[in-house]
Amino acid sequence: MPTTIYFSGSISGGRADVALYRRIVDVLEADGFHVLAGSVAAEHVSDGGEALDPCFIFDRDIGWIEEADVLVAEVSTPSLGVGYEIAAARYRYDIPVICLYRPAYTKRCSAMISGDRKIELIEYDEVDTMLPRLRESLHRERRSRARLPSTPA
Ligand code: 6IA
Repeated sequence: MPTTIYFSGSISGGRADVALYRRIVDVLEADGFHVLAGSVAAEHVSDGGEALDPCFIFDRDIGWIEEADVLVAEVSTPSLGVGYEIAAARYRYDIPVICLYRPAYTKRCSAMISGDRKIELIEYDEVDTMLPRLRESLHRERRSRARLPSTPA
């Protein structure tokens, strides 16, 4: 079974990084991961979001987080929705969270992310140097899950 990743990135918070989100998702899919990203990495979706009912979007995205083995969030563009999804992954579904952050981009990464010892924070300047680190973390994560006994149904 491939690892399922929920990829979280800003929509209403601003779409300046959409090409970066697309690149990350493409690399992870090419590496064999199953990535649930909805419209986050879709270049045609502006900061107005998808033309869908908000309740539908909420239920779908929370359902996808429930399905995922790990949540990866690009947090350089601050976003309420991304913060909410990270908290849901951490406290409702108890799945690992990896955050990607470019220090030069905003004044600082929120302490609610950088201060959470259970979140792996990957700081980077260049996407080309970040991607191998992200892939290594995800492969390490997969190996540690493979060692866990499976939970009874
Ligand atoms: O607060 P943000 O919109 O930046 O939150 C972005 C995060 O929440 C992403 O990871 C998405 O998965 C999710 N999300 C929030 N809003 C939307 C959306 N349209 N479409 C898809 N995903 C979303 C919202 C606007 C629409 C109700 C008119």
